[in-house]
This record gives sequence, C-alpha cells and structure tokens, in this order.
Amino acid sequence: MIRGFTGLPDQIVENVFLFIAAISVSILVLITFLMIYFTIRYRRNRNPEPQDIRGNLWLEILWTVIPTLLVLSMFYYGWTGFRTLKKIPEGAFKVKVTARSWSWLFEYENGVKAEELVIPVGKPIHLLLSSQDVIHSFYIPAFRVKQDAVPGMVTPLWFKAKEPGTYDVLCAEYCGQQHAYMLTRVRVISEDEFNQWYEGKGKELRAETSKGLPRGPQLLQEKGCLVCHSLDGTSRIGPTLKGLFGKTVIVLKDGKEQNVQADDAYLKRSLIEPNAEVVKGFPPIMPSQKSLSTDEEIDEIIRYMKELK
Ligand code: HEC
Ligand SMILES: [Cu+2]
Repeated sequence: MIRGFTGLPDQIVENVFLFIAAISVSILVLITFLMIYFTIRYRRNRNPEPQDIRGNLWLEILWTVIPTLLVLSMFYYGWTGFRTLKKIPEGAFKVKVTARSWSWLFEYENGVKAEELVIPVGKPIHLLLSSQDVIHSFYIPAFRVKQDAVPGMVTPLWFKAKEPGTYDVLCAEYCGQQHAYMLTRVRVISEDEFNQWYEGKGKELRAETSKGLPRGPQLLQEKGCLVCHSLDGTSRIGPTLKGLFGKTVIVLKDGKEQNVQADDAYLKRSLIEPNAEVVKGFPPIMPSQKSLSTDEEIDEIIRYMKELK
C-alpha cells in the first residue's frame, strides 16, 4: 500500500502532492482516451440509427462509488498529513520569527537576533510566526513549508532539515512594494557548529549589553530600518538618514507643506508618529516605533542618527 504519509513535513507534503497528482493524471488520461474512443467507435456512418439508451444501474453505482472513494482517499491523506504538520514534536527547538515590511527577524531564546535562520541539522525546529504590519507568508520551498504570518497572532510551524546546507526563505504573500526583497536564507549546520554559533552569539550579546557598546548600527539592522533607509545618501523607499540631523526638511503636515528643522524632537517624532509629518515626495508607510522599540532603543537610534553626517 501507499506508505510515507507520516514523517517529516517535507515528505508528507511531497507524498500527498504526488498521490493527488497521480490520481488526477490517471483520470485525465482515462477520460481523454474514452472521449476519443467513443467519438470514433460511435461515429455517425457506423451507427446511422440513433438509439434511445436509458440508465444502467451498475454503471451509475460504479461511477459514483469509485470517484467518491478516490476523493475521500485524497481527503484522508491530506488530513492525516495536515495533522502531522500541525503537531509540533516535543523538544523542538524554538525560534521566534517576525515578519515586517520588508524583512524577516529571527529571535532565539537566549536573546540572539539574526536576519538569517541558523539551525542545527536533524533537529525539529518550531517556528513561532507573527507579523508587525501586514500579512506576510513564511515560505521555505526546500522543506515544503509555507505559513501565513498574521499581525496580532502567533502561528506555529515546524520542519526538520535532513542535510546541512543553505536554503532560500521567501515571502509568499504580496505585501507591498518591496515584497520581493523579503528573501533570506536558512543556514543548516551540524549540531556542534550550531552550539558554537549559538553560544558565541549569546556571549557577544551579553558582552555588548554589559559594556553598553554603541548599538546604533545593529539596531537599524535589527529593526529593519535599512530596508527603507540608506546611510549613504541615496533614497530608497524612504529618504536617506545620512546628514539628516540639522537639515531643513519639507514635510506635509495636515496636508500642508512646511519646513521643519530636523532636531532631536523632530527625529523622535519621526520615529513615534511617522505619519504626523510625512517627508515630501515619500509615501506614508513608515511603521511607528512606539510599540516596536523601547525608549532606550529609540534614544540610542536617535543618538546614532545624529552621528550620520
Ligand atoms: C517600510 C519602510 C520603512 C521602514 C522599515 C522604516 N522607515 Fe523610516 N521612513 C520611511 C518613509 C517612507 C519615510 C518618509 C515618509 C515619512 O516621513 O513618513 C520615513 C521617514 C523617516 C524619518 C524622517 C526622515 C527625514 O528625512 O525627515 C526618519 C528619521 C526615519 N524614517 C527613521 C527610521 C528608522 C530609525 C527606522 C527603523 C526603526 C525606520 N525609519 C524604518 C519608511 C520606512
Ligand atoms: Cu512579505
């Protein structure tokens, strides 16, 4: 019989897909064959006299029962597979995934944050997906998993990588202008290598926080600011942050153009209430940092932005 409908998510999805595809193709071939055969077999010059054919009980039973069984079997394998996909194995390694316009952030239990998902090979991974803004969809084609990341809720997803390597991560839900930029990677490494990476990163983090090292560049990276803002003077989705402090900016406030001086207070307003004053020529899509960053982080970002001459 058909095996392999339990196991890893990638096997399940693949087997169910092949099962349904095989049935669909067989039916397509059968129907096409019968269509052509009947057209030839019952053509007019062979059967000049039309016949009035009434129902055939056995035929009707057969072509009701067989397709019903086929469709139910698809449902059965789909459903059992789906249940396995939804059942997170015990002891799975947890990583929090946050989607936002337009990047992914991976947070580990020891506080380490990364832009790439680094995981150990052969261990079930439990992702907790959420979104900061619109609906995104976390998709790793190589592991056959795809799941929406919805603002305001946490959705679980699990998979296991069998081979070390690097695999693509995409966003599979059109989420705005830079949707295509939501491309990152899963880096699968051996358990030893992973533990080294994990502990090393954890130590780095503790050293940084205890010494209070300048975290500005890292914060901009982590918060996804650099997807929309450059530090080199070029415009992206938003204006560059280079040389902003002290500059006169033309903003639209309540629909009216105004000149404002980019001082401390302006920088803070830009982060907390980005849509109160919108820089002329740019769309009002900057996410407010009010609930996304702590007060210290905001102060640190402002301090750093003032250095960007
Ligand atoms: C999704 C894209 C996006 C992200 C992410 C984003 N911004 Fe913005 N930001 C914009 C846009 C667009 C504008 C211009 C329109 C406006 O003023 O709201 C802007 C405006 C600003 C301004 C005012 C700039 C000026 O020239 O007056 C500052 C400062 C700023 N952003 C800082 C940040 C920081 C810091 C972060 C990360 C915490 C960030 N932004 C994240 C899109 C973004
Ligand atoms: Cu997206």
